[in-house]
Amino acid sequence: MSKKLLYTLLTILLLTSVILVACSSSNETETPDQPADTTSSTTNTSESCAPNCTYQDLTLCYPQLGAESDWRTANTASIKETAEQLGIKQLIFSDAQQKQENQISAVRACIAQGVDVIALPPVVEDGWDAVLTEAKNAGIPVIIVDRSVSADSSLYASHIGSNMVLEGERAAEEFNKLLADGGAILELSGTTGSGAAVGRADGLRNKLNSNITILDSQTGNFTRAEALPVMQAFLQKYQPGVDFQGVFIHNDDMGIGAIEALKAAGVNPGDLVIVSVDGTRGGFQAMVDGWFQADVECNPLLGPQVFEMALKLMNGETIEREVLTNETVYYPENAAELLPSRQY
Ligand code: GZL
Repeated sequence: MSKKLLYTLLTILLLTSVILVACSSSNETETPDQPADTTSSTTNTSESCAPNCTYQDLTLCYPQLGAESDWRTANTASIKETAEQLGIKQLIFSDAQQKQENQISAVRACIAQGVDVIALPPVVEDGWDAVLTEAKNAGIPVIIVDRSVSADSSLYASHIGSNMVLEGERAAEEFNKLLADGGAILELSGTTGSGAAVGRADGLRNKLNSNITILDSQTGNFTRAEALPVMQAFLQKYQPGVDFQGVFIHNDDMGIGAIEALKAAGVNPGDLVIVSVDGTRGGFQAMVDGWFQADVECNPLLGPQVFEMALKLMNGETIEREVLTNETVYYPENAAELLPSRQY
């Protein structure tokens, strides 16, 4: 090979190397910027938006306990519809099928994802300390929604829901009126260990007149399907109208199951004093039909309050430690008139 050709080839090789080095150094420039931009945009978004965060900045975790009742269906709808209306960044929703271990797993997944707020509707009162501590240590505020927890209140930001003890006391006052001469009642209670069942049972016992006894109490787990056999078993043991004159039922779904059992046994539910809780369309229909003598309100439409509080938490605003819904008692006298306008 001539010297001239060798020099030409070496020159081309040298120029090519220089060009390649220049290109790679410009990519490296982009690369260092790349992580910095990504890191800053992800890391700083939640921190930088306070105290002016909007709903569009909010990622909220809602590990729903289940779909056991019309009340729960309405509660889920309220959360999802409100999230849609407000245009929040992301709603992470899950259904635990009434199993606490599923709810705890869902909360842990939300902690790992680094959500802004967790809104937890606890299936039962106990067993939350560990996962609430994990959320607190991760700097993620928790709002307890609907039922209460026994965990120390320092482990969560607030509770939004109903006064379940008052609901039970209101039911007792109905029995005191309708069984003024005394008698005996059965109790069909909600999920064992749930704040709703514990509170309603306590409230009933707080205010029931001493001339009214509670003959028996069994759980129907807040479902129509599980309440029916419980009522059937009661009817095997006790004679309606003789051994008991009334039934306190912790939610409308179980009340409808109990009515099915009574009618199948040839018992007219209207001959008994049946008081239920929730105030769903099914409960209103049962009052129209003459089966329920009163229905104590328990409002599931908590979506607006939950998201309003979540945004306040994102912006570091002061919030109330407990927000209880104002509720009433509904009666057959105006059930037909109100039924068409019921929202759940
Ligand atoms: C009460 C709620 C209860 C309802 C039931 O706030 O937790 O759970 O009364 C529902 O209908 O299943």
